[in-house]
Amino acid sequence: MSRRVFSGVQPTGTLHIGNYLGAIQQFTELQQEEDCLFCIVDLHALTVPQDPVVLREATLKTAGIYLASGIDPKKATVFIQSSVGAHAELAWFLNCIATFGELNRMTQFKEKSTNQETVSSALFTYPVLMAADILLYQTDVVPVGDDQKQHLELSRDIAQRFNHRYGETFKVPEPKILGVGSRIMGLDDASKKMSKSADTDLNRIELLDSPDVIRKKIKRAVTDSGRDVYYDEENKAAVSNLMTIYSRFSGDSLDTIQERYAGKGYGDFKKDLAEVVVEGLRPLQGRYEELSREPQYLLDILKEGAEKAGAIAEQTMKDVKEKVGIVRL
Ligand code: ATP
Ligand code: LTN
Repeated sequence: MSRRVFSGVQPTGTLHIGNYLGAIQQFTELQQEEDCLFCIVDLHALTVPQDPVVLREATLKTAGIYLASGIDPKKATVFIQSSVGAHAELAWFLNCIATFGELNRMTQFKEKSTNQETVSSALFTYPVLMAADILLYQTDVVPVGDDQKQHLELSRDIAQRFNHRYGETFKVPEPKILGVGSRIMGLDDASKKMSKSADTDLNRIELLDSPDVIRKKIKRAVTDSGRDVYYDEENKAAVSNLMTIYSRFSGDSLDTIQERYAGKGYGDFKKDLAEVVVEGLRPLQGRYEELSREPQYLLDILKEGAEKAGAIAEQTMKDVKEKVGIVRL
């Protein structure tokens, strides 16, 4: 029996190679064997202020990138979070289970709320909506980047607590976190993850960046002291990150890369890395271009996805309401 897989990506900014290597590439592998749902989590994006026009565009762009990356709507269900009302509805029930104390321990909330003038209450309860996304579909496996580990742990705790209080209702999901490349670091600062919300776009290579922009960004990427290309996360964090990117796009092992650049400097390595990334992204960019010529196709896929996901969600909501004591009319 195939397992149920669920994951989500926020439609904020353009996806970068960290999202691709940390998350989306796994999605395309998982869809071959498993029963997958891939979601564009627009309600999560709203936890910080968004321009409505930009949000709508970014939602469709993210869906386009999903498909261009090789997610096949015949194999996986692709949909927008807000198109299935049960996400927000279940989040309420789970907010009544999650505690203030455990949400207060979420490191991502601390990072995202520091130095902000105002912080929405939704940013605080964000992980509960994420738990709702996952639990709604009786998910077995959640493929995510390393930064989501703590949120996944919370989803499991919430599921177990609900089950304990009301009787078996939710499957307790397992995280699936990639080893190499599960955390791609910023090109401008290798001590922080590559991020859509970093201040400068020199931080990241976006999946739709042109070859010239990719070359420029890699040329300007920070390196470490010394001039040798070798893997040492502690003392050579920046170069190790670039080697990881090289390895993931080319399929070459870190050892092979190390041997290839022995005695050569950062310059040669970076030049080749740029070409590896340009070539690695070329098929995806070509498919994205094709998709943008038929916007209705994308909307049809998303509509169909919402119907499929909605049917599963409805079953869970029925059970949840019954268990907690909601009157059925
Ligand atoms: P932001 O940095 O603005 O919070 P994000 O880049 O983390 O956004 P999300 O939409 O929150 O983007 O993440 C989508 C998926 O990509 C998640 O599974 C996340 O773990 C993964 N991911 C995000 N950044 C990285 C990264 N630098 N390396 C590996 N995986 C990542
Ligand atoms: N919080 C995640 C995005 C996300 C997600 C999910 C991932 C929202 N709901 C459910 C997996 C499963 C993030 O910021 N990367």
